[in-house]
Amino acid sequence: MRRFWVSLSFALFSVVFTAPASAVSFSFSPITPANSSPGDLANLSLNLDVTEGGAGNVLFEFENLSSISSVIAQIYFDDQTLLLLSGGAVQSSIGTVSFTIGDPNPGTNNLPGGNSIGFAATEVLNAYASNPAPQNGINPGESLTLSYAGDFSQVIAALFSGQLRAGIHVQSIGQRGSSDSFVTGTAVPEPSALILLSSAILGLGLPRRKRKAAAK
Ligand SMILES: [Ca+2]
Repeated sequence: MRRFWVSLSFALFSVVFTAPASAVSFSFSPITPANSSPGDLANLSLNLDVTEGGAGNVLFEFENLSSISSVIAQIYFDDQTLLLLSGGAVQSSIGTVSFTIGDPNPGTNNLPGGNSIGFAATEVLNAYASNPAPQNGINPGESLTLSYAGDFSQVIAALFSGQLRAGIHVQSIGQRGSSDSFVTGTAVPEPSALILLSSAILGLGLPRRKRKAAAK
């Protein structure tokens, strides 16, 4: 039995850590105050894929996969020490998407509602949809890939720990046309490999607890 668990965990370890460099996906959680109805929030599907871009660059692909009208109009990063990311350029986009990086009015702009969770935007990293934002932002079926200088593994670790957070301001949500802010780092990351790994850890813990109970 023990041999089985050892082989299983080794197999899962191999899947997680020797897979070729692929995207790590992060979901977004709404932050207070949530202005949208619970029904609208449930129909939003917002995703961030982070990949190694080569030449010391990290790519951030923001995708809007929602089934209701919505537009990602602004993107913010909280990286106060500027140790993780610098520079910044629009790498590519799908759909009618046009963004500019860097704050035109430094010292003024934070993720709306960001103060409530201690989110302090590093303004030189922020990206804003060009006017008019409802068209040039990221609508359902569209995506935007931004490139920043940074070390991929450090950036991923920081996104998991919350040391680095990405925030998005979404406008024109559903029929009410409400706006809400969302942030990474408070959500459970979604890579299927990690889900597998946590199932394996749970699985490994279970027989041990059973044995303990039986010994009592
Ligand atoms: Ca658009």
